[in-house]
Amino acid sequence: MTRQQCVINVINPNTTQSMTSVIEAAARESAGPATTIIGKTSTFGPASIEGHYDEALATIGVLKAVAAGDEDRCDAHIIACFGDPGLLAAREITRVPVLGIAEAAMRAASFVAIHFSIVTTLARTKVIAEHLVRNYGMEHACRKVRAVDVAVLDLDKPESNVRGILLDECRAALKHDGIGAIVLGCAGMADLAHDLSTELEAPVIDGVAAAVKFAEALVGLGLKTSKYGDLAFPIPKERSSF
Ligand code: 5HY
Repeated sequence: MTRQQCVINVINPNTTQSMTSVIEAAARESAGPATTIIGKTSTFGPASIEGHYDEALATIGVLKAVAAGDEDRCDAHIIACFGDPGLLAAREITRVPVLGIAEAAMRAASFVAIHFSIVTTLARTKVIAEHLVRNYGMEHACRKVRAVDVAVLDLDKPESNVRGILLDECRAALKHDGIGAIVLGCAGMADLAHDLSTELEAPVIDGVAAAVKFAEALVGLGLKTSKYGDLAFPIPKERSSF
């Protein structure tokens, strides 16, 4: 296999297949000609992830999907949920790169703007994004986390008018937050990024697309998750299976 070819395991950590289809389509749109995208829907956990309990449950499904992707000898994994659930645990159990869409989107935003705001779904999930901003050392870059108060599984319902609501919230962010870019805070918004960017004439970043390009870059560089120190394989011991 030449270095630029790669197979990416794109995991939807919630159990909703229709959302995996949105994620997979966005990943394929972003992928280069030598990249194969394999979409996976979690087989364990919540139908949507909208809080800490959902995140905790979803982590089990993520780890199962990463193990399955490794058996399929994929070259990278993407955790396609804005909470990046199980990211470090996933990095411990595999040798290939693992990217979370929140980290990927924030890093992409930091390359094209000094400051950005995040626009996510429910107000109660803002704190999860805020924790990630701190964990990724992006406090200086992220000006605000906003929410449109549309439930994750309502994003694809026409009656939600999520495009219009997102457009208004993004406009308010660009006007009031002192930013240059927007990060979309849900994998279910992946299909809206290009349209919003065009309408707003400002970078609106979807973490699914960003993670695919970063994964391709890491594979192309021959970079794998380090097994020296912090992300070494878990210490062998008795563990109940899941
Ligand atoms: C996500 N929840 O990307 C997050 C978004 C959120 O089921 N997929 C989910 O609102 O936290």
